[in-house]
Amino acid sequence: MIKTVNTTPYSDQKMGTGGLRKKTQAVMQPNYFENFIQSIFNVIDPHGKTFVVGGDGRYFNDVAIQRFIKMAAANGVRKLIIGQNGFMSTPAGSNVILKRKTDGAFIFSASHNPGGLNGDFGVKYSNQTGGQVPTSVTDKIYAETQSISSYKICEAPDINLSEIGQIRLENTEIEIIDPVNDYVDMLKNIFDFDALRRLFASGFTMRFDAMNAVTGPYAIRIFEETLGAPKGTVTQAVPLPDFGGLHPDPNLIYAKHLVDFMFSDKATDFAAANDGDGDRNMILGRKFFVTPSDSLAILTDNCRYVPAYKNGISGVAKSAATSTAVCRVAAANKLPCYIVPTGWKYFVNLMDSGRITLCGEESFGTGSSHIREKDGIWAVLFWLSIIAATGKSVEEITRENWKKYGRSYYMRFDFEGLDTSVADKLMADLENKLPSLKGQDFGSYKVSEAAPFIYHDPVDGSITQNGLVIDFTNGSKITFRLSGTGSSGATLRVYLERPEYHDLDNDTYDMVQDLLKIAMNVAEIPQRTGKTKADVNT
Ligand code: VG1
Ligand code: CO
Repeated sequence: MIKTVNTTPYSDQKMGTGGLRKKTQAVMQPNYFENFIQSIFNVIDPHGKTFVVGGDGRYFNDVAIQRFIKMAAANGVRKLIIGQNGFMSTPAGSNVILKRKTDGAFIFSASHNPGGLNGDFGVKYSNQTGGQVPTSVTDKIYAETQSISSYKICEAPDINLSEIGQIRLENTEIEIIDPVNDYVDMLKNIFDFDALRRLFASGFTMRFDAMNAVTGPYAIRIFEETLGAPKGTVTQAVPLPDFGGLHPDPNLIYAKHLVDFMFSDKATDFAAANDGDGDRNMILGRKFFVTPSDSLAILTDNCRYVPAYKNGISGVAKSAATSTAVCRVAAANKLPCYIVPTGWKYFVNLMDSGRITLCGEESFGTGSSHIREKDGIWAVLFWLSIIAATGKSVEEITRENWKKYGRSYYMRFDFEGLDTSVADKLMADLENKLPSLKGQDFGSYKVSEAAPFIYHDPVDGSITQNGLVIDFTNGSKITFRLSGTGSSGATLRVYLERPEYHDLDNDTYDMVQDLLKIAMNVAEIPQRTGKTKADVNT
């Protein structure tokens, strides 16, 4: 039943910030998916290994999983643990790896990118750490994709994934599990579910928007069935292959419907949304939005309200582009604060070595060492725990944090759909220009430092360069990066931060205007890209 199929390489199978991400129709080309999976197998030797498998339910998920199962069986995999109907969120997958001590996971998702035939598809590959593999491994896989000449696959009928239980294909054991159970058990060990039940019993109202993506079933089980929130608390709860046309990225632009609801008179006490694969979160209060950078700082400062962290945490980390809010909380609490490149995989070594407990990114990702991925529902439960313990609103909790530590006005501007060569040249020229910026004045802003961000991993010694940073003497900061999760063209991200210690009640957009002008000017964005304003700002 095992056959070897001859194939030829595709030139573009390089993994980015979070796995391989391509247009769905590109992945549907003959042998495209198979080439990529076989390349991973050739690098890691899957013989006798056990993997977790699932996806966020997007278009092509069903086909991809069947092909993957047949390839795994043909390549001597010992066991596959698969989420029922092929569903598994990214954080739930990481949890199963750690809990069952498997050799890794394959999650079929393009995360926050739109799905459907005209959307994106993706593959996230994690190893036994529970986290996505480091660049040293993705480089080897990419090299393999460039010379692949055949793949192995079983000729067999499709496996029925709808029933929980055990089956077998060739010598491969297949266990189909409820993808929600293990995840809920894990969260019960972190949070005080009784306290959260009392919060909902007291009449506290919430809306959780699953954006028609993978977290719907998780959120219903946790918030409605376990914690007693009323039916209807979870909206857009059924995972759809095209996410119902939504762009499942929980931010002010793509979850505008939720933001509008929370700024209306019908608003609930609290609201949250997750992304396609359940690792991102957006937190809203009544007529109030919490930036992800602030959220990380607030969780850190209030960690004593969560049983798993009540005896203290070892340290925190943020990506370079994330605001320094968490660093101020860390400094005041004498905790180390590590600064890493963009992408969750850079947190893994810090967690494995016990250096950090909490970490996060400006892109709506927050998490802790309970797993090795960011975790959307975990972040929501953390916020609810703080609210339950303090009796304060989201806005009060956030304002208190600003008062105590200062406020970082923060906003990210994305210039999308750029020609790759234009974007690359912009970054290269800007990098060359950085030394000349040092000491320059831009109105009241004076450059104190201008350099590429270079990370020396304290655990494995690897060095990564990611993004260009301009620091100002008043603590403000501009970071430039090219996105590594797009499926076509290039996206330039410009991250702006302005810390203030007294002026706490202004509009973020107004407060970062000067920095935006400086960024547009030094990087020559209008001249080079033809864009006078960003496509998206969050
Ligand atoms: C983006 C975010 C980054 C995040 C990554 C994966 O990457 O900026 O912070 O880790 O997506 O998130 P980039 O390279 O496009 O800036 V997910 O939820 O898509 O796995
Ligand atoms: Co995601």
